[in-house]
Amino acid sequence: MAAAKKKTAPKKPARTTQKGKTAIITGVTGQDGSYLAELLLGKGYQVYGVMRRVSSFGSTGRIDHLLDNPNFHKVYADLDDGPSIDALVAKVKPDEFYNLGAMSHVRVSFEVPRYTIATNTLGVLTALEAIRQHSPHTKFYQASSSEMFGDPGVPVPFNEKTPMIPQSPYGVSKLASYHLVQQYKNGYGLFATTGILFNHESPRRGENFVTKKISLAVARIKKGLQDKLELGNLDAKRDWGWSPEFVEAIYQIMQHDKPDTFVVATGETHTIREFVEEAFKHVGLNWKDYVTFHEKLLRPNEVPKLLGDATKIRKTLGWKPAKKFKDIVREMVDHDLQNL
Ligand code: NAP
Ligand code: G4F
Repeated sequence: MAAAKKKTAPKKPARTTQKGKTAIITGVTGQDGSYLAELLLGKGYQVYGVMRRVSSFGSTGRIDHLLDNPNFHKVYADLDDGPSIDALVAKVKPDEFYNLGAMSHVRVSFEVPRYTIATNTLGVLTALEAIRQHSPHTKFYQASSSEMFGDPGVPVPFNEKTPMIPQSPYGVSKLASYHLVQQYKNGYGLFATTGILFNHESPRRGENFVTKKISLAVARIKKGLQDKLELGNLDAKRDWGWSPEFVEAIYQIMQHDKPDTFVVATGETHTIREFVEEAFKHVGLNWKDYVTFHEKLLRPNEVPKLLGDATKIRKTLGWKPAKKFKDIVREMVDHDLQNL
């Protein structure tokens, strides 16, 4: 007698398309977002890159080379416009949502504190709530920051257990959203995960951050297009890494088998002065002949020293940085020399 045919359960519609997983990236026009979009496209993802709809076209300089890629989908939404994020999540129901969009400049956050909280905290709440309501299977990554540590009154290096006493509206906004992520993970069971990233740079760094301001000025001075470089506090110390490597860490955090918190850092710290000195030295100039101080560039509060301990991510996910401080400085200066 022929064996009875086994009944097979009807197939569930696949969340993952044949072309690969789907991901939403907010902040895709920024430094990290552009590298992350490249990384995910390279892995076969359908990438929904969120751009803000404003009256002007907005800047797409970092992602122009991706706009014709059939797997890259330019979508309009804004973290300050809740319904736009809600509708996007409801429509795409992505496998992964990378929240890199932010008002990301620390000094500016002192000038626009309310706006900073609206984008960096309420915007995160909006995204988490959209996922909870419409797409609870979506994994969520929040771009947390070493600025959250502020000046905690304990010796460096800082790790996942170090107390956090932020020193800026930006730091407060990121710390509040960090706690929201924990709440949505523990309270609602979402895969809500986060990396506490220390400063990371690249030729795509925004021009109002100190490293890019320095590399651009050095290139212009070398070419006779600029005389002086005006800076604020040269004594602050930062743990500077390389953005493409840090974006790889973000990806690995999202692929981990559980949502968790990871410090991402190089474990080396340098003063702004050392960055300046190295950049000028690279083109054969003495920084002291060109750099001037202006107090308008000081901040009401400063984070004096950042140095991260990335032991957890190295041991758990095998991530470690390769690019060294001097190479970061030189590559940024060389890029600006070639692309002025
Ligand atoms: P970035 O270059 O300044 O990019 C910020 C991005 O956020 C831009 O694409 C910007 O879009 C977008 N954005 C701003 N307001 C928005 C809003 N209301 N809705 C949607 N998008 C908005 O920043 P980044 O250096 O790549 O950093 C990425 C993320 O990591 C940020 O959240 C930052 O706070 C965080 N972080 C950065 C570092 C670092 O050292 N780079 C370290 C720790 C954490 P527009 O092009 O329209 O302005
Ligand atoms: O390059 P910065 O503006 O970066 P900051 O404040 O450390 O923040 C960056 O890193 C954070 C992670 O720790 C991110 F969350 C954040 O989004 C951003 O990417 O300033 C670095 C240091 C500060 O101590 C500042 O006081 O450089 C000092 N500085 C001195 N002169 C200056 C200047 N900073 C800027 N932007 N411009 C100056 O002329």
